[in-house]
Amino acid sequence: MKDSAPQTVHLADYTAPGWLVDSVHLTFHLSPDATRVISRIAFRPNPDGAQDQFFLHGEQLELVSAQIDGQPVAPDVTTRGLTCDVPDGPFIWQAEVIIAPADNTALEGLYMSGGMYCTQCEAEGFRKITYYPDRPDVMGVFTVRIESDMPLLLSNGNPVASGDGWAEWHDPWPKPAYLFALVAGDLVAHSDRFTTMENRDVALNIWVRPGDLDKCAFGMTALKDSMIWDERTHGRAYDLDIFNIVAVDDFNMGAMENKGLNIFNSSCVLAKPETSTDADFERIEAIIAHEYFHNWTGNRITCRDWFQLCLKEGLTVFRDQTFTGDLRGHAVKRIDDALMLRARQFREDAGPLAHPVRPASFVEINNFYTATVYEKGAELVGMLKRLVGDDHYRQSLDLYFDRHDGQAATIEDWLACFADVTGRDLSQFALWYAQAGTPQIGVSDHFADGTYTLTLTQHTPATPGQPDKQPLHIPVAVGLLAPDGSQIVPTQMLELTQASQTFTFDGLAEKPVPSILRDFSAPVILDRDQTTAERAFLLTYDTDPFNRWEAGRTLALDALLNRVMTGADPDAAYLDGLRATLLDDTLHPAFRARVLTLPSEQDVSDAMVRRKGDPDPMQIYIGRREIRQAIAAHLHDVLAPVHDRMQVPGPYDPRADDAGKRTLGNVLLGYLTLIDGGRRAQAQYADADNMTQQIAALACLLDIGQGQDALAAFRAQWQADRLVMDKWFGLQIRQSHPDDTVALTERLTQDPAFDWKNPNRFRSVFGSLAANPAGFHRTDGSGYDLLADWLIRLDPLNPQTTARMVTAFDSLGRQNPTRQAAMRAALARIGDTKGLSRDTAEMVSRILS
Ligand code: B3K
Ligand code: ZN
Repeated sequence: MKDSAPQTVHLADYTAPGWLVDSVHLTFHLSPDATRVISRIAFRPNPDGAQDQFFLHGEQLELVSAQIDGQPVAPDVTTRGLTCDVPDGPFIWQAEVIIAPADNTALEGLYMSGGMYCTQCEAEGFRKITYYPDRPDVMGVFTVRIESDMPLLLSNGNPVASGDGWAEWHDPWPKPAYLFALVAGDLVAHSDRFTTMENRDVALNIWVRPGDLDKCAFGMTALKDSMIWDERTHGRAYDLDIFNIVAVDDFNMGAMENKGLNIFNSSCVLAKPETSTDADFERIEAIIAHEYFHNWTGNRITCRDWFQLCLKEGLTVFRDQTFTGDLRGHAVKRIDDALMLRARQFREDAGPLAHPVRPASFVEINNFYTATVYEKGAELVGMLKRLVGDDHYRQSLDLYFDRHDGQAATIEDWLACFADVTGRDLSQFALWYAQAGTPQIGVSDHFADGTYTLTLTQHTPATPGQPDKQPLHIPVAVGLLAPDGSQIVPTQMLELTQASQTFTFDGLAEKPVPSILRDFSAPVILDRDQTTAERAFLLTYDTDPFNRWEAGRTLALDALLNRVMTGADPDAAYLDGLRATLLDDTLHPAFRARVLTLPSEQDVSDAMVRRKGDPDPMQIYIGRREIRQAIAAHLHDVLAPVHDRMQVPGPYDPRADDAGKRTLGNVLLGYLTLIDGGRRAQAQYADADNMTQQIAALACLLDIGQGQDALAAFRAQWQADRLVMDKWFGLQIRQSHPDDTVALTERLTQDPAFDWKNPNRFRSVFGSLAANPAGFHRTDGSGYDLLADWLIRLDPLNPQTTARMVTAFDSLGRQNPTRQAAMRAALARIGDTKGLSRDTAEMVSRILS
């Protein structure tokens, strides 16, 4: 077998496939060490492609036999696939291969988890199952026969027939191979039914291990809510007779939208009040919605190539964000989305891993399932909606669904729908897809003779490979307030298209206070000098909830920066604003909780970098604790009464109203613990009858170094529950004192429950190490070394999870020289490892370059 080195794939090199697939018949004879896969594929030449050389992807396959139109052939096989001479017209390809799912620790292709068989094919895993044109623009109708003694045998589409030891499935909707799925195991179902708006009766199942059946009800409700929502808001109905969800313990990411057979990381579907927090419930609801929504945005209309990944991911994230907003409230959802975007995507944009929403090249596509593609991709959809308005947005989506149903589409196709519906020229907007980096918006204003003049500037810093940036088309939502707090100009959508642009507002009696970038109308950084008084004013009066929160946020950030850099006490205006917000019962508790929550240590570090300071993680850690202490002292008289009022009586309800009260209550418990020595947290821990209250109390106790007894009790209570044990591992590392973090992490890797081959457990330990900045970024480099040791160990088994965790080193360029040197050494050690995976090698080299 010939070998071939990893290659860089370029968007510009796209060519249409030479052959298309009409139908695919697969037969699986399942066996852990030697599964036989027999394929029968009907190919025909693509009239829009060139028939140069017939090539099928295939990796780690043992080819037993191959035939074309019934005649044996001897293809030329490499480590990446095979080539073969084929007839001029349509033909039938048949092959038999052997694979070993029990040896598949990479969790890509067909693998085993807890005794069950399952698959993960996106992006390029199907080629580990059989020889196939494994590219999303080749769509075929699949029929699958599974032979196994496992009681449950599932694949995509509708069940056709089954008998003792076998089952057949047929998916009538043509699909790319990345949406193929197979599950075989001893599972039980939580079942329900749904009748679509087209009157199709659909069987719904969530398949789990027998012990998990009591954790399925919430997921089922979320699924039905999602189905109704997509019908009502987008007119999109489900299109098969059955929808199966399967929970799997070993999974590299959250979940996968395989047609009719979604496979979920068990942490993203299983929930019950005793073991899942409010945040878990909300996340599970969103992920179930996300995967379900993919049925139209991703499956019925898929991507022409992997460069178009944001076409399905950005749009589907935007859809799940809107769904969550509809169910749980848009203001708080927007705040949470902005926080996430800033923490993950702005960070990506500001470092060595910056890339456009539609990257121009990749070595390993799995490395591009990023916050930029997903979350910034969703922001681009949101901006389009703001620019064209709600009605035109809906019409553009209808056109997209009508025009491209059954196709593998591009960003150009997507934007053309908006241009055709609105008549607008979106060519400048299209730059958002190609240009990496977070635009910075500058603001200056002027008032004279009743006219208020607002000048906005934009500048996007250079990113790797893109030194020069052009102005983007940015929707900037602006409203104006009078000095008495009343709104005098309601929200207007200004369209910033030039490097510098002036907007005027006439007929004003006095100089207004502007509220800029309302609802976070674009994924940009608003760079604006504002007085504390103006921020405090907006925190009190802004009618836009996002900007009201944002005003408090900037005040908090100032307080933190001042403390870290000069040791200053927090401004009274900020503390008074917090008190007023906390006591304002007209505000939703969830909103108040967001205002009362301080920016993270990483947020402070990012802000210091923008101000060209040297962010010392330990100083930030200390400064942030001091500010929390000052807030607790200032609010000491109101914390306990409001905490009391936020206690929710009666049975646990994961929906927004009760969850919001618990969130605020637990933010307050965090402050209370700093002044009452942990008395309330101890009581809450003892009384808790749900995980939200229990783990919040435990976190508070750990925060003041008093949680060891509770931690031991927690373990004793939950040692049989692997998802709760992930929390046990992660929480103590995140809450540990930075001086102890590395030693604690190392100790926990010796724990018998540390199953490092399970991605959830590995992430709960090492993701938490990286999420404790002052603990991870020790000047002696011990945090980096420990992580590097384990990444080197994991890489040969699971490249995807390893490569993803290498991002913990992406702040390299922002660290001081000592830390940089230690980080470089750790990265070089990973990079020099013999036989390093393509996934990890690409990430290391991008960070080091
Ligand atoms: N489409 C999958 C992600 C696949 C990741 C491949 N490494 C889940 C999702 O976005 O819905
Ligand atoms: Zn997705």
